[in-house]
Amino acid sequence: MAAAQMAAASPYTGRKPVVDRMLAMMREAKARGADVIVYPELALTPFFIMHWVDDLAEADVYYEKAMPNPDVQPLFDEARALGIGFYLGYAELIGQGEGAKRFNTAILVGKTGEIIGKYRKVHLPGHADYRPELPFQGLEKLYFEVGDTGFGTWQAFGGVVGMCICNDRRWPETYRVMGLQGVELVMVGYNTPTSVPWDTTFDHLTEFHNHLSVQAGAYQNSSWVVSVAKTGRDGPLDLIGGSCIVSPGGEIVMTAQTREDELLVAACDLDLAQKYKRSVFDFSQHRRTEHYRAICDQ
Ligand code: CDT
Repeated sequence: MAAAQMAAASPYTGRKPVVDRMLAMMREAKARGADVIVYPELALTPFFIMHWVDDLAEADVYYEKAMPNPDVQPLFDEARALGIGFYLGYAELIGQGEGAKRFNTAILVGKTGEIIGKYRKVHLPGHADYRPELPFQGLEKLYFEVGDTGFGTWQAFGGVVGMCICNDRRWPETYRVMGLQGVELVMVGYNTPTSVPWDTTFDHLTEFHNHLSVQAGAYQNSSWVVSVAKTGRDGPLDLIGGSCIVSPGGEIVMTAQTREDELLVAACDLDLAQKYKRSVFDFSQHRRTEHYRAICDQ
């Protein structure tokens, strides 16, 4: 597995320079033996949800209207030529005018360049209204609708693969819904500011919470997690790094050392995911669903 941590493309000069960097990392990943490369959330653009717009159409430039499209076709072509899969996070726009829908989306692409799976982000943090008191806005609830795909899993790369996006990684339900489908490898991309504007009291814990969330999700569902940042300065934002590859035992086997483009490559034996699924987290033996009703009822 390769985790392609990416420095934010700021100031933004279009898709091409970003795609060129992604292609360079894809080639390096293949040269280092990877079967799959994971890119961040909204990998092709800035984390634009920090800016207020009066009309969402003003931000249309940041959304992909088709996938693939000419801007990203080189990624699909290179993946096919190299025989490597990838996870790509991007802003998705479907329909037009009143009927338009916008999602924060990730796709899983196979080694022959075909789209295997699509996930639309469920947990959208922040707010939909303009908040003048904040140093920057956190407008995911304005820019995106709650995803309508659910947390699917796919048979891919010799195992059971799932996807989620950024804030999803903080929620135990995200992993458990995939865990119940036997997930062995979860891919997640993120954009996480060092300071959350509406509550700065836990800023000192931001990097700890990043790893805590993915390590807990991995262990409690006996799954690998590959978690990948867009990082560094993005306009008014300072985005954390900390990309990591986590084993089904919850241990970080590799983590990023920089806040730049950085490629992590680790051997992830998907059979290891069976280890805890057959013991402490053998769901069929040990879950007590009769005591979990409140999770679904509220
Ligand atoms: N992208 C994303 O979901 N980020 C949130 C923080 C947003 S603060 C503007 C996260 O949970 O990391």
